[in-house]
Amino acid sequence: MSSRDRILLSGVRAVGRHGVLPEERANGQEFVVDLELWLDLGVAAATDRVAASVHYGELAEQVAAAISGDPVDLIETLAQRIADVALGNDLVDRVIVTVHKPTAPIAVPFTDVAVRIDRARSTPSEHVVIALGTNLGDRDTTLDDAITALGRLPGLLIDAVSPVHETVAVTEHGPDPSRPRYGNRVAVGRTDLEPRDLLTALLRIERAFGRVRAERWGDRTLDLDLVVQGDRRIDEPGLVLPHPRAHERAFVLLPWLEAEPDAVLPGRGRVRHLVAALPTS
Ligand code: PH2
Ligand code: MG
Ligand code: MG
Repeated sequence: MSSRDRILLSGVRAVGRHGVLPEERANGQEFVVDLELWLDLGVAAATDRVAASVHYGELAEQVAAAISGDPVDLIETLAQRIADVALGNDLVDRVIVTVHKPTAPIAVPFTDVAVRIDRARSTPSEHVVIALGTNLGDRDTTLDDAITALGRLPGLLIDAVSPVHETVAVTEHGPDPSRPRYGNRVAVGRTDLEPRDLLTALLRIERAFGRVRAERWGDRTLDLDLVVQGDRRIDEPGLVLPHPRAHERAFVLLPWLEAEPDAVLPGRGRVRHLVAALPTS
């Protein structure tokens, strides 16, 4: 939620060695930083808990550390470093950073020189569908925990999730009732990650749940498949979009339809129609 509430922190001072000239690197000088953080303060006010806000004392120490950290040539670069520190806190929607360099090496009398940058957290906007499956261990808990892990990925917002569908294991030879049954769910959301980066993040979550890649159609503790991202068509090793078998998989289409009743599979049409066309078993 965007908010007009702000925290203002001004005049944070520390010595840094930023600058283009060798003497600036050698001697250092004072930098002064003003910050304007945009975040919703309603919850903090209602609960009186600092955890619901940004602790200004900790923030000031982080800003001072950014100033005294590795030297850079430009105060623009330093301002970006400080903006990144502020946006590193999930509560902050936007930050305005001013970096002053009042003793800059300027040959004429002057009062101050500063840069001011305005950075907002980008809101993910590209539609994305992720299919979850597990047929080993405590399936419901694994699926709940996996959805929590997805929700924590930077650059991914989850808008809807389906309930668990218990399904018979499908192998390359078709349904195999001798295998442990699967729990399947689908999560629908928005992302600003590139598909390759999102896939890397999904594989990392799979590994965290103990997934080892042995057999292609084998039993698994957790499988996270990218089904569609926007209307992208990708055919690369390890990354095919839309997922090449999604259109014929009841264990993907049925939960997807529950999470997103208007769902469309690019190149295949409405998921509602694909479900109606599935062979009945
Ligand atoms: N995933 C597979 C292979 N077979 N069968 C069901 N029922 N559910 C799955 O998620 C599933 C599968 C490969 O990822
Ligand atoms: Mg799969
Ligand atoms: Mg997979």
